[in-house]
Amino acid sequence: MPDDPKYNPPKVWKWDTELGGTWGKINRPTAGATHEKELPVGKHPLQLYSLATPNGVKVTIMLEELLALGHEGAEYDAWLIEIDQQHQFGSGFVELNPNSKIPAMQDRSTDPHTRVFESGAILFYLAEKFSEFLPVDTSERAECLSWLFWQMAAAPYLGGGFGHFYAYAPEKFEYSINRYAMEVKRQLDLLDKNLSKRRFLCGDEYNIADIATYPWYGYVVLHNSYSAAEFLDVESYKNIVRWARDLEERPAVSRGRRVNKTIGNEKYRLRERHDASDFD
Ligand SMILES: N[C@@H](CCC(=O)N[C@@H](CS)C(=O)NCC(=O)O)C(=O)O
Repeated sequence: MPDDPKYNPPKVWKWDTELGGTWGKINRPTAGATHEKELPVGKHPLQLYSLATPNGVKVTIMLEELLALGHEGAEYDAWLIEIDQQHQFGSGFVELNPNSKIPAMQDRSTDPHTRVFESGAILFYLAEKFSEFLPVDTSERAECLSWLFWQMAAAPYLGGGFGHFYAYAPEKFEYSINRYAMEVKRQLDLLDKNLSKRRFLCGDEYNIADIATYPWYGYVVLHNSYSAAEFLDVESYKNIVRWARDLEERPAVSRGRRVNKTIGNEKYRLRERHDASDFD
């Protein structure tokens, strides 16, 4: 564990210390599988390998929204990948996502089968495949993709930056917490200002930009992510609170949030989802 306050980086960095903190043990400086492990495959066209973190929940909300619209081709098996057990480094998972992060999806209705990784790419793939939640008009589509890409680029500041140093790091480092709190507050202000003029991120229509953004910024304002609600004064972002509450009224959002959930209220946990009746 790093413990020298006058740390001087060596000429060449070497992996000879354990990082410590909540997630330090799973990080390595190399990519690729660490063990052989095939992935299970269910009966549905779409196979999802995930966990109910914000990035995972984006995809299960999207799939539940598509099913709610009657798209049978969006039927899916959601298998649990426990990242604290290092399932993301199994050979089968790495074949689907060489980056070893959840979520990863395989579409077995195509020949050959299609793999998709990165939650934003999965949302976009599903939106194109089913022609839903993605505007057709070129300018409106550009606005949607702008906010989607914004979310994908912004979330690492919130989770990997602010959340990591405020909640998970082995010590509280003032510089790191200040740096990331500043950026996260700027992002929250940006979203709040956008939502002061629009019902959803891009206007009157709910789309994949909302689906991507809600489990990160919606959770921060409504569900005290990283126990930081008071620290970030989230209640002051009234438009984000209104938007996030609005989304939580959607039955597909409630269902999507439960899939691959292993923590929190037991009543709402659904470790794996293989059928619509699993929610009953
Ligand atoms: N940009 C990726 C990020 C995915 C990601 O960071 N997933 C985390 C959980 S939210 C993970 O699998 N972490 C495991 C690890 O770092 O080994 C996406 O949006 O899909």
